[in-house]
Amino acid sequence: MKPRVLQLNPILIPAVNDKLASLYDVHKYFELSDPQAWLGEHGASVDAVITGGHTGISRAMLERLPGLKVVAINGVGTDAVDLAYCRGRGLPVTATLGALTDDVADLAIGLLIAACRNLCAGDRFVRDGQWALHPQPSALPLARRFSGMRVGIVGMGRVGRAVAQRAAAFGCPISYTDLRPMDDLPHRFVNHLLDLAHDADALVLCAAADKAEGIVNAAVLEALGPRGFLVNIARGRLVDEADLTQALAAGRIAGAGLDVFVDEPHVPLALRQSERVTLQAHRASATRETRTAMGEMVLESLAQALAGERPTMSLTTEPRTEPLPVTGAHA
Ligand code: 8YV
Repeated sequence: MKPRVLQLNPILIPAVNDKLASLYDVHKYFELSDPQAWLGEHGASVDAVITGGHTGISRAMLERLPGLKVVAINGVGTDAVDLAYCRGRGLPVTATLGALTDDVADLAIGLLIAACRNLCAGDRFVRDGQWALHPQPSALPLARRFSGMRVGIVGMGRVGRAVAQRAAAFGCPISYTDLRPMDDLPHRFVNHLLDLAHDADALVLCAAADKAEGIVNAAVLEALGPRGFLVNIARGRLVDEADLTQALAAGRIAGAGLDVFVDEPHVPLALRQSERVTLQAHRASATRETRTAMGEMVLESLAQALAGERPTMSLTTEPRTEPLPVTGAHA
């Protein structure tokens, strides 16, 4: 009998879905007509879960899956999974570490350029026929240069580093904050987010949201100032969305580029209507290349866990340190 896999989010790469279907008895949770009843009837026979970074899996659902051998996150965010609980259960939780770094960093820079150069307003101006109606060069306000902006990065993990690398290529001086300074980086470490915001023209959020809910609040936005831009490609919860909305409306910051929101897919009307904001629908990793690489990592994690091995990408189980027991003829 094939191992049973419960999939909590769609995967958009047909080759990955085909492979999953050929190897496993896959059940798509998002297509079940009565998911709770299904869990009651089949929960005990589920061997593996595939979920998205943003979706994760609730503790209550984990408790209904006693035979689970792996939770494979098709993403890098672990904030929606109770890692301590999984660790206690000896349950590997895997992520697609490294697969989406470049795309997420690309989108961060894209959003920042879009926000400070008013790309979306310019697009609408041409698309709506306004250019022909208002051909005078002053019809659109002058924008703000990106090259050379002081960029402050919040969270210097893989994505933060990739953003720094790209921004540095645009001649941007980089500062960052994190739990501690990193010796291998030439960039300036700033201990406090308020100071980072104060010294930056653009603040780029690349931090994990596990313990950082609402860190970008009215005070941080005030410090960023009326010429400052905010970019968020990490998690909506890092930002106090009400404070952000007010800061944008009052011109207390210059603009924002946002890929993530507190209550996706619901985006506050005030953000949707603001000319200062460039919006995306949580798309930072959404390229064919990255989603293919992520899908392959999920397949590998499943294969390893279901073969009784520790998945290489496990974040909750330790690699074996003691030597394997020696048995057989050559013992
Ligand atoms: C994922 C994300 O790509 O990696 C994460 O944590 O939030 C994403 O952008 C998404 O979860 C896809 O499943």
